[in-house]
Amino acid sequence: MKKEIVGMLLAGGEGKRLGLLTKHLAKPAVHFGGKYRIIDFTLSNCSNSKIHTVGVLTQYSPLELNRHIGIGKPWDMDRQRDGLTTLSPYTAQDGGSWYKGTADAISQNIHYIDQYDPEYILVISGDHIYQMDYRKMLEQHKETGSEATISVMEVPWDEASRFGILNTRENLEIYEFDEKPANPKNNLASMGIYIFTWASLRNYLIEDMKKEDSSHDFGKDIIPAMLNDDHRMFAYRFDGYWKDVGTVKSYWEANMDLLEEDLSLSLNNREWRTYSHDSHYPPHYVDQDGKVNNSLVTSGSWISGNVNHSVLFERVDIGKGTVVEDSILHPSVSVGSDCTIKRAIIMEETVIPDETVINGEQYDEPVVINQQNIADFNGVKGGR
Ligand code: ADQ
Ligand code: ADP
Repeated sequence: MKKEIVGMLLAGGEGKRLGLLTKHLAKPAVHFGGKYRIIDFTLSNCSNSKIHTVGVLTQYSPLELNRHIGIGKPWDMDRQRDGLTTLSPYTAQDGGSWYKGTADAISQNIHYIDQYDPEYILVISGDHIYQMDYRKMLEQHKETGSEATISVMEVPWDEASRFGILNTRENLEIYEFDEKPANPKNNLASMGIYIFTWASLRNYLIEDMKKEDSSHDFGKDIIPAMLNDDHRMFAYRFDGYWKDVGTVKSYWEANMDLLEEDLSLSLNNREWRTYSHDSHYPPHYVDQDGKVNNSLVTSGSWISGNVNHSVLFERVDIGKGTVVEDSILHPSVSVGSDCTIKRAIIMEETVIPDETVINGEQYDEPVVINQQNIADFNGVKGGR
């Protein structure tokens, strides 16, 4: 069944820097934006770009991630043979093994891709928040006759060393690429979104598999090898909202960004909807004592306190006299009365006792709270 393009979504990274948030959960499955998981943004981009043949490469803690993506129904990918396929290590034809790196994850699934005999392959990540039409990138890829197109944007200079940094000629042809340079020469960053001409990438993957000194990674090995061989590679400039939510701080910021009315990424965009599972909880309720400002509040929630500039997921209860500010409350969090919660991320099903004070403003990063560590952060009773 021939397809022009197949999507390969990398969803297997460990996400160590997200700490508690990814202790038992793959990063793409982390709750985001009131009713989504991080991966919903990328899957929705595929669906909206009419790319319905997508392989999702999973590895670390995939249980909840698998449950969430299922057969891809919310993203219109629940098709018999050419829809969403979860590709975990050891499902490859020859038995396979643990994915050694991002390129190895694709190499081990060459057989999956070959079934569709595609011209192109789109490689994307499950841990970015953005809305992007991959069809426009594909158009540029075809027009330039490129073998690889890398989506890029300028990032703040002080963050440049956590990205692949590149240099292009005026026509956007790439002549230099440094994966996470200690001293970046530029702030034009790879977004980790690639379109490859499959025949060309396929050869590189096969060569790369044979190399013992390779880390089998796109940024570290494949892209530099292609550049080295003087292949035509172009940058595709993206000017919308894009955020790599790899750290607690960037995760918190990206959630807070959703509260900005003039953000270029909009959950209300009818032409570019963000799909996820829908639940059947009742409408959220704000009682006579409750007050909500500049916040996202989701079904099944009950607000008796004061919620300001925060993101509340499903079934969150906020008690009377409680103030919640600059915070993210995951599903089924219950906050007692007369509490103060500031700049905190409260994990699923945490029950916070009355009169608890959690003030994340005292720390460098927003604090991540679960049932086990509340006492460590409580500023009034039993705390430090
Ligand atoms: P990183 O995001 O640091 O840099 P990496 O850790 O390789 O790159 O992860 C890329 C994606 O692949 C993530 O979504 C991760 O979860 C997933 N992943 C990692 N290892 C995997 C494996 N073995 N199997 C399946 N999935 C895996 C990359 C590029 C940079 C670029 C940034 C942009 O290398 O050049 O600037 O993305 O965020
Ligand atoms: P973080 O950078 O926060 O650790 P990412 O999800 O961005 O999280 O990246 C996952 C990390 O796990 C990367 O550093 C990658 O090198 C590492 N990794 C990916 N696959 C494997 C593997 N098979 N074995 C060991 N480490 C891996």
